[in-house]
Amino acid sequence: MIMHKVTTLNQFIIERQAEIPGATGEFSRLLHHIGIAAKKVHREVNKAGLVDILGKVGSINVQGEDQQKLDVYADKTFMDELRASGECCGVATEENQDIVVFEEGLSKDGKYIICMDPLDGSSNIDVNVSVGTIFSIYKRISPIGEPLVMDDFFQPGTEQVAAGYVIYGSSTMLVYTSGNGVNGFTLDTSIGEFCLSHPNMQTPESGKIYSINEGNYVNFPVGVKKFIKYCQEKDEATNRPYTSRYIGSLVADFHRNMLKGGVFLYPQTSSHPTGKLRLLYECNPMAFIAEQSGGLATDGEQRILEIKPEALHQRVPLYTGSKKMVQKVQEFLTFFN
Ligand code: AHM
Ligand code: MG
Repeated sequence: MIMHKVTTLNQFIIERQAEIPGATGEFSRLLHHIGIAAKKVHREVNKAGLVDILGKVGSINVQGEDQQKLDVYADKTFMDELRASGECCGVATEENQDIVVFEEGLSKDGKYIICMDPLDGSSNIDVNVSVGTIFSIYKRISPIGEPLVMDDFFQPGTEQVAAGYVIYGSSTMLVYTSGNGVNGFTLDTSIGEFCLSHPNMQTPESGKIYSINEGNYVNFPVGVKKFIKYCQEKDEATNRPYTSRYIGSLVADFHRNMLKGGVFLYPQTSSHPTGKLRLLYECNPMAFIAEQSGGLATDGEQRILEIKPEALHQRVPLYTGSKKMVQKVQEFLTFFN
């Protein structure tokens, strides 16, 4: 029998801690609690198809528990775990209009703040399609002991200490970076642990996949329209035509492209004149992971990570994925500007 050494997320975090300048047990504890919340959300997402058996949203199930919408459940679960970690003093999420400040216990003196989308793509749940959690970790810049300020949350993505996502797919995976490469962990449900399955993830320099909601085609910038036609034209030297793949769940589309090579585009449209995806908890974390895996992420004009946030729920266009493909999109956008 061949025995492989299994490295769990917790072991990995502790082993890596020494490699990250300035990292402490506090940061490890934070990631550990994110892992716990991810497992709880995994459990609920996997029961989603049983809603007719277990009870609908708003009803009370046989255990006497309220059935919640999954995105509300995910938000509360991550919030509770982050508070329990004692290392995080405030959170911005897609579910809350304003920041949530932890003012009690150890948490109020926590060093870190978190921006997160607790359950992205949640409209896909009803049809059994992959959804995800996206998170971004920063050190607070306001002094500990004083009230948090909005500038704690309006740091550019370059200041992220770590970022990651959880994909609730055919398997559940947690992928994260703390600025030293990207590593992926698959949840082994038999032991309830995230196990290192994808060490040092690297995205191919180029690929064959383009991902965009072409239903919005008529409203795209000219450069994007021309790029789509470029993807569809035959050319042996560049291995075209490319293949179109779009799930409509950012984490799933991004994850596939990172593994296989491809580009994801969400430009501005008439219904979303500055783009649909949110800078703080969708674009920045994905951009950090993209760059750490050898890819790129831009808004068409500049690196996503260099944008100075101005609002909590700010939206920006997003072009991310394999380096050469993002550069090609950029060429089209610049030329047809
Ligand atoms: P949400 O935060 O409301 O779930 O929306 C974000 C999702 C992303 O996961 C996905 O990339 C995008 O919306 C898809 O949008 P569209 O349906 O317009 O193509
Ligand atoms: Mg979202």
